[in-house]
Amino acid sequence: MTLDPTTVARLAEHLETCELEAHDTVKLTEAHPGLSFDDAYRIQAEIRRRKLARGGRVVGLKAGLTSHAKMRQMGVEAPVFGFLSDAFAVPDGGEVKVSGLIHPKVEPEIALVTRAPLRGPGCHVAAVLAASDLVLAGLEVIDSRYRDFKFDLPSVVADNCSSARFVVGGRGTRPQGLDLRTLGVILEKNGEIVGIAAGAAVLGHPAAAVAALANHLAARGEEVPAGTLVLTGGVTEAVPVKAGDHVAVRVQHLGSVSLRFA
Ligand code: OOG
Ligand code: MG
Repeated sequence: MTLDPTTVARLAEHLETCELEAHDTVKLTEAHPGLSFDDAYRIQAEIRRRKLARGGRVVGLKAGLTSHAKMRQMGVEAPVFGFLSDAFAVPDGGEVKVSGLIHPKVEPEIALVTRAPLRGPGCHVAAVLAASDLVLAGLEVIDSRYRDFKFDLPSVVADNCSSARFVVGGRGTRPQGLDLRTLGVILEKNGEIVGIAAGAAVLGHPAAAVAALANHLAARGEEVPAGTLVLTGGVTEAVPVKAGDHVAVRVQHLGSVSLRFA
């Protein structure tokens, strides 16, 4: 199904309003059961255009549903891609107000920053490593705009893959000397360990998520530009948070990042 531009604009406005006003909605596929991936990415692009038109900036890209833990948790089986806006960025150790969110969850992430552009098709792990300057610990706050956090792939793509807030660590390390597959990752909530994994949980290698992103963009005639921060996807299941919670992610060799929820 191909939606007409007016419908794409209307659905984008609806989803972005849910994001900005922190209220939930039914999945797009309830009213548009045949929603295609192409249309879903057109809706996401329209949300991005709306933010840019108001003076917002795109400060990074993300891959999601890249680990079996996440795919199993959400009942879907393919990665998705979204963008990070400047309004989502939180400083390390900073505070996130839950009143601005619907039903937030946190997930530990491994982030890469590119030095050179990455162009698919055929982008692979080695090309990503050769083109990356930094690897950082990350913590993403996701907040699906869909009721009860339940969705299908086209609906979540249109909703910019549940993007809401994110923080990356201040201690970047060059990825060349590290084996990103065996990097240990711990997620802590209120001092208790609530998730444990290694980098290989993400598509076998976190750089594979960046390669998949480059190949996805190539199908649209786009690339991952030089200097792009990429969140490679939740390494463990996402964990719900509420006001008063403190969350930390510790990644072997990369230090830690934390957030408080108020
Ligand atoms: C979709 C967004 C996924 C990740 O890292 O897997 C995502 C969701 O689970 O709501 O950001
Ligand atoms: Mg994520």
